[in-house]
Amino acid sequence: MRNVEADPYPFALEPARCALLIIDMQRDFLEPGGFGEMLGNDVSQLRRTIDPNRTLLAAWRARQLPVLHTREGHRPDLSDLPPAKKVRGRSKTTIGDAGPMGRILVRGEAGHDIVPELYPRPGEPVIDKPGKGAFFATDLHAILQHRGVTQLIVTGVTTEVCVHTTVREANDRGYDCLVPEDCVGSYFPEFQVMGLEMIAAQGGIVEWVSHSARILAALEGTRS
Ligand code: TIU
Repeated sequence: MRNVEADPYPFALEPARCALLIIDMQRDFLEPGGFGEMLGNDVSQLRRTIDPNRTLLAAWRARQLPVLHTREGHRPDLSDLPPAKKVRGRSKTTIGDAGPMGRILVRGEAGHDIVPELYPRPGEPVIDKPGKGAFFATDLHAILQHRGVTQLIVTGVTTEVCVHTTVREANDRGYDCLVPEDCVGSYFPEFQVMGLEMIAAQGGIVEWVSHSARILAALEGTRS
């Protein structure tokens, strides 16, 4: 057990039981010319998370600790897309329509896939999720239980949407989660700040917040 400096108090990291869960680092959210940018968002707010995620991912891989990736998206026939999700936002272009990198948030399309910098390796489960949370309508909980995982480092995008929903789902299922602030991103700077504060507030009512450098410092000395 190693303590990671964190808010609201140190996180007792147990590397062998701790998975790195990288949320939705998909091309359509992060790349210039993708769906996110098409909606008027500033993708640089998300792209700054790629490098710190890459460093954390390398540390997890070097120690052969569990790594999992998620992607938000739907079946090509959209049978798992709630009609309410399809129409919300009242945008001219919505999920399932043709976008700059294929059909938007449809599995198998180029924009739905993970950015090359963080591309999953064989043996790293990729959880295809139809919702914002990674536990809803997926086998994530079963996979984590079979591997004896009780702690999660949750990274990815966006802070206030899919990261928050997943951390809250994990909290209710009994996992300890640590969110490194430099490895999560929002298109909206104010949501990034408040999203992180909401996690650690009230004595860690949702979970813990830290920084990748602190996690790496705690890991140092463990076998790589
Ligand atoms: N992955 C994720 O957060 N999906 C979103 O749609 N996020 C937005 O902030 N739009």
